[in-house]
Amino acid sequence: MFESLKKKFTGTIGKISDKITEEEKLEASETKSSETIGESKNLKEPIKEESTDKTEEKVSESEKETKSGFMGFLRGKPKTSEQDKDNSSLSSETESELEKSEDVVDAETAEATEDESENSGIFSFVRHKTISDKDIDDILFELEMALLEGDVAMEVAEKIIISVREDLVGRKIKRRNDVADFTREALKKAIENILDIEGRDINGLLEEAKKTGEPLKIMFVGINGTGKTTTIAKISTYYIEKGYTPVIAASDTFRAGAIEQISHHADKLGVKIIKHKKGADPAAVAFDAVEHAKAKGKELVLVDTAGRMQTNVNLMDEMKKIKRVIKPDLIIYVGDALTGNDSVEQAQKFDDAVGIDGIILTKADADAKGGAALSIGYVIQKPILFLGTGQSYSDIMEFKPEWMVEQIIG
Ligand SMILES: Nc1nc2c(ncn2[C@@H]2O[C@H](COP(=O)(O)OP(=O)(O)OP(=O)(O)O)[C@@H](O)[C@H]2O)c(=O)[nH]1
Ligand SMILES: [Mg+2]
Repeated sequence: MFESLKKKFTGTIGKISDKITEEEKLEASETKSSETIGESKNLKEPIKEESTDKTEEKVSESEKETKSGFMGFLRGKPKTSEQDKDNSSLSSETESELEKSEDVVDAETAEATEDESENSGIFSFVRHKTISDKDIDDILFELEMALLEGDVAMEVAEKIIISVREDLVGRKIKRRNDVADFTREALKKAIENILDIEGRDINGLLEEAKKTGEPLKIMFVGINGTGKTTTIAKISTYYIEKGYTPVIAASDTFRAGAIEQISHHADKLGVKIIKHKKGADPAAVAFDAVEHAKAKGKELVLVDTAGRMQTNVNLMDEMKKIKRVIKPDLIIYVGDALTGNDSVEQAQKFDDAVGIDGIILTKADADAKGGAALSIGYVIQKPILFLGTGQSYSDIMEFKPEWMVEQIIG
């Protein structure tokens, strides 16, 4: 599930980490070679001036990581016999200044020096690096394109990129793993915010229904073949196991074979089904199911409806009528995860027409992209309640944002 989305995010973590580390290595080796040239021209002065300058700048402008990096580099660089000779020719004043400057750096990086051995040499540069826009621009652009290709809605992809950029730019790197850790944190936070959508809690509502004796009425809507009927069978199974008694309304009186299909599921599950003949008024079927639940003290009415394209005015009107007649507590849009952005757009149309309270995304088991799962809730600002994860009655799971984050970031 969502493997391709996971690849994109974890790939980004690796790319940002590699890029910053590589750049710093380059910078470090450039500084190293120019330093060597300086030494050959004048053995004493450049070292003295350089080290004193760096100390002052470090004290006054601790933000400028490359400066302190210079001292880090000096410290981390293995000494050669040549350098030993050079150093021995430094005046005692220079030596003490050099020591002083190292002390300043040491104090400032006390935290980072815990893992000194790992941070020696090249990584003494990296640990003073502050992440800039330039470091991550290309990679975030690449991520945005990859997300769009992976059926992530445009506004969601943009929001993720903005959030990650805001989080990363200006962060100071002190340890080798900081870049990867910061990027992972930034992505996690961005995705958590995308998935954090308030909604109504079916479990709470069912508790309430049990107490009041008023059944919870749920109507399932969506375009053709997304999995509404199968989902109703799964939801029945799920709540029977939790101790509730559902009633199914066979309100798809439109499609040939629809009543037989849902009757078959209901019989297998031992669930009461209320049905009329094909072509009957679906609102009347739903009404009868609600009456039955009330009369028999059943807590849950599940209304199956015909699949309809959002562009079919008559069928959309018919759906509005069912809503008017039974006043469902929840209208759930059932979308096919595999249809990506289309299912997001369709959800929006159904929301405009009848007002959706939540979403069930089916066929998540076959969905490597994960674009719809990541985007749909944010775009219509309604929570995903369940994911369909296969063709058996038990292949359904409550959707938890933390679970999704774990799936795609790890
Ligand atoms: N792999 C997989 N298949 C699913 C899932 N949910 C439904 N299906 C399959 O999708 C197909 C259509 O399911 P239905 O439940 O008939 O869909 P529907 O929305 O009721 O269809 P209409 O009534 O024609 O609009 C069936 O073959 C189901 O087995 C799921 O979560 N995973
Ligand atoms: Mg159906």
